[in-house]
Amino acid sequence: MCDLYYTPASSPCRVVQMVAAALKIKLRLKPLNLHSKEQLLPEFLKINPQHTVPTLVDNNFALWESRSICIYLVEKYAKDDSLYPKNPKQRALVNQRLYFDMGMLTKRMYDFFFPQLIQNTQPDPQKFKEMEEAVELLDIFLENSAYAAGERLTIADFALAVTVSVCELTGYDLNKYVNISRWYESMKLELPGWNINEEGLNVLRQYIK
Ligand code: GSH
Repeated sequence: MCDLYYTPASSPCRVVQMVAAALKIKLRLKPLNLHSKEQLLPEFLKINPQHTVPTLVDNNFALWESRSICIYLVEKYAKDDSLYPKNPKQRALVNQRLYFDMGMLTKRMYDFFFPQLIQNTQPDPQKFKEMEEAVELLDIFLENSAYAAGERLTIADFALAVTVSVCELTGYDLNKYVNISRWYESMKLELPGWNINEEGLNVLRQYIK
């Protein structure tokens, strides 16, 4: 069984938990309290010197970065390639969406919201504009496809839907994005383990209040 070092309020942790649920992989959950800086304890630094959650340990193999973990779980444990297609073009599109999620959408969303949540600063209009640009791009990506990377559910849908759920939680109005709204509503019903995401969002909600 794989160990997963995690914390419920962390969105990348929930993506991994949901992909594991979709693959029917049982994870031995190892909670880390980031507020008490448990991720900086020497035992954990030995496993992951970058001290981030999620961190997966499969026997003696340790891996972090949620999107890499999801790819690993599919490649090692899935009975088929549907969540991470082997076809080069389909896989390239999934990768593009995952990099977009990490490098642009999540980044810009956190750059906008986190200073407000953590330092109680006023919303920065420039950061808001940059986040909106990323959300608009996602809406364009979803214009002609049912899923985030084509016509089948892939790990890109898990990653992006969790990101969008955090956006929604912060009160950002997604209704004006027709394609995101259509896709996101269907993801809430279709994604295995969505309840895991909702439980984590409830924890996060307490920090936001
Ligand atoms: N890109 C990484 C992923 O997707 O796994 C982000 C990981 C990350 O920054 N996790 C945060 C964390 O572990 C929690 S959401 N923070 C503690 C630290 O960096 O010390």
